[in-house]
Amino acid sequence: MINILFAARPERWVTYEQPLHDALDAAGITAHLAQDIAPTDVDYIIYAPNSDLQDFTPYTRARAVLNLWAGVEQITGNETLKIPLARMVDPGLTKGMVEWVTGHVMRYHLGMDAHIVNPSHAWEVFTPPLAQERNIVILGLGALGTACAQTLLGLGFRVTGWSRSPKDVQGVNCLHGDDGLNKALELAEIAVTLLPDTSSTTDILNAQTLAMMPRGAFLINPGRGPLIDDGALIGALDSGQIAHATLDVFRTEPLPKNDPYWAHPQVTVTPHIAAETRASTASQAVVENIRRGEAGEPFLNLVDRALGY
Ligand code: NDP
Ligand code: OXD
Repeated sequence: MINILFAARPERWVTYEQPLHDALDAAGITAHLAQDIAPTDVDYIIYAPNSDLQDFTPYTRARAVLNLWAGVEQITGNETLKIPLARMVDPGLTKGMVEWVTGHVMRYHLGMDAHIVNPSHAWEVFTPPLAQERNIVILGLGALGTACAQTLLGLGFRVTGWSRSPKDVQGVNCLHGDDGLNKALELAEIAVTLLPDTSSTTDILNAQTLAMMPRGAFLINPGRGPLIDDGALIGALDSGQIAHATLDVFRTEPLPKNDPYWAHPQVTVTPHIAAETRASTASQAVVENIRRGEAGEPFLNLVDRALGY
């Protein structure tokens, strides 16, 4: 019998308790799963960074922390955490992100706003380019960025992706490194940022890099707020360098009521809803790592704390 601590907000327990039991049963794992277990008895910690657990020191026998979120920026600097940390890669979360990104790309690609918001009832006829004539750039070719790239490719778009290490995704123009970023930005009629928040990605979109994008480009950020220098983006929107931005994530969340993004006519704010971890598929992902831990197999989706993701 192993002991699994569920360390997340109480409302998450209601959502996850049954799916986790179902996944444990399906994997043939006998476990005591609870929100409160004596720290020295805990074998695995299922974790959300906004839980009360911030000091891992007393969890002397725990083998891994299994994060319920894809983003790990709130944990990577925790010096009390010495055991392996796995991030969330969940097919449900990935599908949600693909649908959200595709929807917002299509809004910009088809120029939908012109007819949805048309107070003067103008009969304005225009023909959008076909997808095959449109360059989409995805910054970040990980679990989420790659899935979005493949779906957009399937719709016919010209898709470029950018990552830290070289990648080979069939049909996608894969670039990496500083030089790759410059080339990617020059193509970015529509840019989607799906990078993690690390010291290397902070303000990656700033006055200089935004200026490399084609004039009148669109920006979609479901990654993390600190990827964007907010002052530089407002300047680029005001000058017309960036035509419109859809922002799901911010340096401060909820976005303060007086933040200039709320009132800016070229900005759509969504409240960090691009993709949600889904309890049934996420439970299977977490339990697969527990199964691996028990079988002596390597954990999946481990975070490299030196890189920060
Ligand atoms: P992954 O870790 O799978 O992928 C991250 C990608 O970013 C990789 O391709 C990685 O490169 C690349 N990358 C990291 N650092 C750099 C760098 N310095 N330069 C260039 N490329 C870099 O993450 P996911 O795809 O699962 O998730 C991405 C982010 O999406 C999460 O970190 C989170 O912040 C955000 N997110 C937002 C949600 C929302 O609802 N808004 C929901 C879920 C996630 P390489 O492949 O070479 O390692
Ligand atoms: C995540 C998120 O990181 O919801 O999973 O942003």
